[in-house]
Amino acid sequence: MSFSMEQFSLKGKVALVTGASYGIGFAIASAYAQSGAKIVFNDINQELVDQGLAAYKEKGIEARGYVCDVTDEPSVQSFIKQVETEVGGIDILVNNAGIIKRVPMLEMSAEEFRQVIDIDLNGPFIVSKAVIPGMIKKGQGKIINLCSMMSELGRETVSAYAAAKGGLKMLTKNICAEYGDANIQCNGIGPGYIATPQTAPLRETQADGTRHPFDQFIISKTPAARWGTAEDLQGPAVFLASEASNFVNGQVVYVDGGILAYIGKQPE
Ligand code: NAP
Ligand code: GCO
Repeated sequence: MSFSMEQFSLKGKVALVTGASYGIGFAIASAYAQSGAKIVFNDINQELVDQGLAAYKEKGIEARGYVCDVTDEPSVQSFIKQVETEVGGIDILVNNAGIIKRVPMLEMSAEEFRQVIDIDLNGPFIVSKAVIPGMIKKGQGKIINLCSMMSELGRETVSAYAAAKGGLKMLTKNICAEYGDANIQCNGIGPGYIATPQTAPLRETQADGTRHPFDQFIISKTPAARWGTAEDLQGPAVFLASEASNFVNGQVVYVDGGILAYIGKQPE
């Protein structure tokens, strides 16, 4: 098939982005809408869903929002059936919903650890398991998992999150292995440090007006010398959801401004 820019189009596709009332999920869903996809999203409560619907409407996007906790398998199963009935079979799934807890490991309870694993790893498993049968019936499908720098690197206080995101990288490879022959491509996006509500505590201006030490650290560790924005992820997310990536499978595309390639700037 000769190349055409049409390969990047998502026209007529149904895209489900989990946890997409705001943040990275919202940015990815907005880019998908601009590329022609019908947008479906869920979030943890009606207030967030309504907030998301208003935000999509403001951008001229007629999204469909549902309340669904990605860790609740019966609720996910009925949510996916409802979408398939009301909107159509899901062509693109973005497992975006996630949380982080920044607690030193020795101070983290097993319950807190389990909660992060449940949302960030079990959730993508549960939602993918509910969506894949419909993709098999369609003879095609795209699954994109929001991995992380912590799919590759550890750091203090994020043991549960790193374990979950490392596991999510391997779940990505395993979905590729099990369903590649059903023409399903499952890839990850590994954002670097992105300025969203999730990382706001790491960027707070200090009482003395200086930048947060972690903020300065990330700037020194990133060749691009800046935090990423959710918009930096839109192009790679459209690529992985489109026909242009039909022979890309089981990969994690790091969108990190070069962090993983760089030892970091020598402190002055
Ligand atoms: P965010 O601002 O915290 O948004 C996450 C969304 O997921 C929120 O709407 C959240 O709702 C929702 N959510 C949480 N638990 C849920 C559940 N059980 N069921 C359904 N929805 C749920 O995060 P973000 O910065 O946009 O990040 C999005 C994804 O990218 C996450 O998987 C994150 O780990 C990953 N990521 C982020 C960065 C970064 O630097 N920001 C970098 C790499 C990877 P609530 O408001 O109720 O929590
Ligand atoms: C942290 C940050 C990171 C980012 C992201 C980096 O506390 O280290 O929250 O985990 O969210 O995952 O890729």
